[in-house]
Amino acid sequence: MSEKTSAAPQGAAQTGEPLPLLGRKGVPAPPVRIVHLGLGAFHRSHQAWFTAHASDAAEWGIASFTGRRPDAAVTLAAQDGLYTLVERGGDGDRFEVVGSIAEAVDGGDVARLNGLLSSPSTAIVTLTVTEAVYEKDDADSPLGRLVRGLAARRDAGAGPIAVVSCDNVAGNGEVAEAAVCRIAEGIDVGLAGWVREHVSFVGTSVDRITPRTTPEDVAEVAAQCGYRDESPVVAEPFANWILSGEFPAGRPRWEDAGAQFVDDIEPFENRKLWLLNGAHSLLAYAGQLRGHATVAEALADPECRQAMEAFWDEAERHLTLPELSVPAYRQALLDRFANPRIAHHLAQIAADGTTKLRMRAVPVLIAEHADGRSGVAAARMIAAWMDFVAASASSGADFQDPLKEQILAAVGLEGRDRTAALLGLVAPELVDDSPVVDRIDALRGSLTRS
Ligand code: CS2
Repeated sequence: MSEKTSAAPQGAAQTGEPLPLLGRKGVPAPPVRIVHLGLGAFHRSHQAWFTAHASDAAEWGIASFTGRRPDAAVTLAAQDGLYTLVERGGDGDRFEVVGSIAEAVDGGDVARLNGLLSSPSTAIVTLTVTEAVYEKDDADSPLGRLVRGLAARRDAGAGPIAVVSCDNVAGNGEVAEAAVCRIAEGIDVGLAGWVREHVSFVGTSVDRITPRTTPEDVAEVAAQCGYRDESPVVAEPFANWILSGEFPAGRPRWEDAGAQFVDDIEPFENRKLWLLNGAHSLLAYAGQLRGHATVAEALADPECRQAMEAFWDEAERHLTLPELSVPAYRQALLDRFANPRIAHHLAQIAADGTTKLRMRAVPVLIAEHADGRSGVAAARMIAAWMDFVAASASSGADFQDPLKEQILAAVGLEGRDRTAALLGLVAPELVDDSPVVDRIDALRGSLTRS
């Protein structure tokens, strides 16, 4: 289901002829057995790529529904769901056509969603709906649409199904289950009972750095591959997927592509959320305050790097399972972050700080306290976020956060009150802990270029 190209076909892009658009040219797509909600670049570099690399890929097609950008479905549908994955290593690019997306669908097309979920051959729903969506209970959210689709499945008697959350959320399987059941209860109580009995919620840790595609990337694919692809995806060579849970209606052999199945996902999730995502958030806030634009640039700044490694030292004390191989994981992260050819923009990572820090910094701070230590490096990350939102608010720079209004109200306060109010948005359980508020307050400004 995937095809690799590493060199341009002879004479590609040099003849002056318009290039042909990427497409299946009559070759059928694999049959849809997976529904995905959240057709973005990460879905395509990760779950779709793993599915394309399974040895039974010919049996597993994905119908992928857009979340925030309906136009993504139009562009991809014009290419029969095909797209180029540009695997961007430190020493060059490799190009691969990924064929697992059989259908790209506008997220508003609930008739199609309900139709697919009513079919017994649909076995899996994967989700990349972003962290903040799990906190929304309205029926129009992607999870609301999923719940209505599950109701259609129940009514059709189409049998059990697995829901696989692929968002960077601690306990994502359980969090997805709780959100789905909450919404289902609001619709009809019997539905929540059906969900509990027939839907398996699989927990995962997902990993592949996927910066935004640029117009230069589109031009590069045309020049190197000899076809037009309006929607390629760029990703690092590294890819990791760890899963835990049941697939009552079957699944692709993702293990052929390197996916790992474990009994207890939590330690693996923590390793990823704290070491990779935690470092990312720290670099995003401290790095931008210090004038950097990308992860690689921030990592090259000794102040940022030191703060990041201090945070890793704290987190590592709570990652004790030997299989986690933390020293090797840390070394690999340094290499991945330093990849000079991946321009991973800090502004992209900085979005939704309240939701992200709650999972990336707060658990380490709390674990350090429980062991009688101060958790100063985790506290510094939270202080850097406060400095970042305060600086953005005072310069009028835009930033994205589900609690943006509350953040803007909090930054209007002064001194320690401001620190306490902002902390309340990230870790409400810590606001009454005076020493913590004092510590974070004292760390404000410590990573800002003076
Ligand atoms: C990043 C993640 O934007 C962010 O918050 O930390 O998207 C990160 O790049 C991925 O989780 C890597 O697997």
